[in-house]
Amino acid sequence: MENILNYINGQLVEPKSGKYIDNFQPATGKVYSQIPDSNSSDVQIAVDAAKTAFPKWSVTPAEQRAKIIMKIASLIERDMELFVQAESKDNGKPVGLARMIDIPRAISNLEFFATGIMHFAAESHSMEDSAINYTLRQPIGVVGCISPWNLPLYLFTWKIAPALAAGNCVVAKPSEVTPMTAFMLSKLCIEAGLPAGVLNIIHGLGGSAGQAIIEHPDIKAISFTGGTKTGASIAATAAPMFKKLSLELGGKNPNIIFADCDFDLMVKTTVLSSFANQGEICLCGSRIFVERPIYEKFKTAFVEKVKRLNPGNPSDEKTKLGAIVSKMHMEKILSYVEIAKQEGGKILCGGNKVEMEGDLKDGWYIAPTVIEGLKYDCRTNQEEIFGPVVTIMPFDTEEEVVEMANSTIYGLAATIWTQNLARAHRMAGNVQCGIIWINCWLHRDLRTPFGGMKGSGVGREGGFEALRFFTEAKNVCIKFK
Ligand code: TXE
Repeated sequence: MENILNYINGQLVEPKSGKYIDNFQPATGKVYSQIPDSNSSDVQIAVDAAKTAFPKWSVTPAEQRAKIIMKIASLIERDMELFVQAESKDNGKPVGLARMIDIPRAISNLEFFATGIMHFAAESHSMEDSAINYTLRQPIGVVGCISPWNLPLYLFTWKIAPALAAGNCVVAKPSEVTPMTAFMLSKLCIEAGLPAGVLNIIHGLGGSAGQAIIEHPDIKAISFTGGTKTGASIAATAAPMFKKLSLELGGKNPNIIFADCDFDLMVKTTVLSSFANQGEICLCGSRIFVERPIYEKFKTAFVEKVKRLNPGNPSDEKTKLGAIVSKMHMEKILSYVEIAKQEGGKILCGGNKVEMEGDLKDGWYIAPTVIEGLKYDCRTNQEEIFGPVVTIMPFDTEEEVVEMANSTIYGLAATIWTQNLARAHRMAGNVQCGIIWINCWLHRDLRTPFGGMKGSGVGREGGFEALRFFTEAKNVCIKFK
């Protein structure tokens, strides 16, 4: 049984409490490792290390910071298959998905911000012949990065890469549900020669280790991805302390399909946008609105494809749908299927736990689920389920579907399928989301602003947005006449 360790001040160390928490393998439902049950004492040591490292790291030339971050990326590439297998085992996602998306994207995140910092410039403003203003964008100091379990290394690096590239020192906490690849990353940071204290990785529960990071007075900015409720609780602690906050929260994303769409491409992509990563991606399209003339045609074609998408052993290369990340989350998802039935929904396929055999018999698997016949404003269509469950509803006009799409507290992402250019632009303007995909899904350019509005978060990640978040802008005005 492997014991995961904290990474503090350049070393792998035990939690001060000496206590550990069970870490489960979703595919089998069995404990396979232990993670530190860290608390404020561990966070204090990490903050002290980060504060000690900051003066030197913050003035290390960007090119040198970039080189070390690129080295870490190259070491992940060297150990790619180890990371792929570890991510799949820890999260329950298919090994093919970890190999195609999670680990390559973690490498890209590191490389993107390592190179990005060398192109990150600030502005100046000339006051004709009397003064010149210039803006400094200086690293903030010690920052906190807290990430979730659905795309573990992908979202962990998405935060620490810009923070480190901008010259900050980091106290980071991955989810206690999927800690393994962050632990493996810490070993590569040591091998890459990242200076001690620049990055510190604390493992543990949100309410103890996580909360200790949020409330530590010397951590000046927090970048968080996770649930909306947790985001609100973090903001309540951090806002009165005037910390900079980046919150990437939940979603209940509309997938809006007009009759004039490229039908085959739409159906194929909609299976992905509904069930990729077992539907455990904040960008998944869980509410599918279909223009009435093609509703029945879509329902038949979509359900026929979904019925062929059976959960399998995540370590099997052929598996397209893996295990749900935890027993608690599986039960939460199944509870929403019951709510949907009570609200009058008709289960067209799935809606049940899938009993597997052999080593997998105690694992957590749900059949991909499609539900119709629900009102757009019922609980099933308003609350984030975050699993392999989608609803389908017909609509007749643009106005009607925009109203239904915008009816939730969320505003993260939307997908719109139409060949009508004017309508595509109109819909993109009217749907209240931070990210809009037209005739595609999850097509990503890392330079673009990434994030949601309303209950889906505050601020944007990605590109120079992330580097601006992790720096303080200082205007200097020099009068010379
Ligand atoms: O998120 P949590 P979880 C949504 C989805 C999911 C729900 C809960 O609806 O069902 O969030 O998922 C840490 N102070 N998304 O459990 O609880 C926690 O330890 C500081 C959407 O992953 O928000 C973990 O590291 N930290 C999301 C991280 O916060 C705290 C992706 C996320 O945990 C804390 C994942 C506290 N008080 C889930 N409480 C997206 N937008 O991608 C918890 N944490």
